[in-house]
Amino acid sequence: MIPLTFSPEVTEARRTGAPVVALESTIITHGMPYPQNLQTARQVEQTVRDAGAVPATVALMEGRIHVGLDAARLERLASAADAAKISRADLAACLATGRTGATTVAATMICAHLAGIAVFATGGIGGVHAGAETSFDISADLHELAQTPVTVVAAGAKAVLDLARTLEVLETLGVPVVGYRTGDFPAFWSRRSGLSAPLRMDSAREIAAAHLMRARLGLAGGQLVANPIPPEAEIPQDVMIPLIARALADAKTENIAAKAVTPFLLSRIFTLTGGRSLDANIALVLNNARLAAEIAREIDKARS
Ligand code: PSU
Repeated sequence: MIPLTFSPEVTEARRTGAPVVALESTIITHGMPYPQNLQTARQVEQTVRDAGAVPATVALMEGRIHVGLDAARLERLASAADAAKISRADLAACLATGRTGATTVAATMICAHLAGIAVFATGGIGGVHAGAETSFDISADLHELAQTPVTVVAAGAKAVLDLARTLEVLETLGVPVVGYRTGDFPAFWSRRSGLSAPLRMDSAREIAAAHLMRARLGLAGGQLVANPIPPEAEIPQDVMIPLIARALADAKTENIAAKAVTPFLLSRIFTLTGGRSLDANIALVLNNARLAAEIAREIDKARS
């Protein structure tokens, strides 16, 4: 038996057939400082509800995949100092040993699919890190998008990454990358990266239709919906580029590697922007939650 535990809210949604949106937990434990992480997690859940769907924040606790966290669990996770960052490789081991685990994009996609959830909202996916030609540091999120049929709504990939190479790998893996109301691939804190989004769609209905069409065609994998940060919240690329370069140089000097790279860069950029990057990150996650709820509702409508 798959060790799945659903929150009362998600159980009810499953019973009535209401649309559900999965949410990840690494952004809570490794992406934002306490207590903004907890406040944001609550706000993201409420945004999904306000947009007519049910939120299911995913985390691993007591040897079970929790799909939807009650208030006490969410609080415990947000303040946990020792939660592991879990991807495809360590998901089973974390469950088998009963450790507390926060799920990345890759692990959340797996859990969402096991729970029958088609849509998932996050901030930005992982991708090809700068210098990957020697470090081989490419996020497992990319391969997951190629094999697990979940539509992921993100503000592109985190702009600390090599975005051009991230798009190349996604293309090679056959992952549809859909710019939402944009022809430009967004750069997380900034609306534009200057790179073309391979596909463009202007409505949640079209994205839902493409999700269902892939299933009908028997195509493995999901879709990446790249939703630019709202204009009033963005930090333009010309401001971000030198700060990202500084953060990358610091990571090199301090020999940061593997899973520690992304959390290190996010926290360094938080300091370098005087906290502005966190406000932008919160705004883009809420924006993604809203769009994900709309897509989940459209998938539901088209199925019934
Ligand atoms: N989105 C955010 N902040 C984050 C993440 C996403 O706004 O911290 C997390 C996701 O869980 C994603 C992970 O899977 O960062 C990527 O980590 P890595 O580059 O080590 O694969």
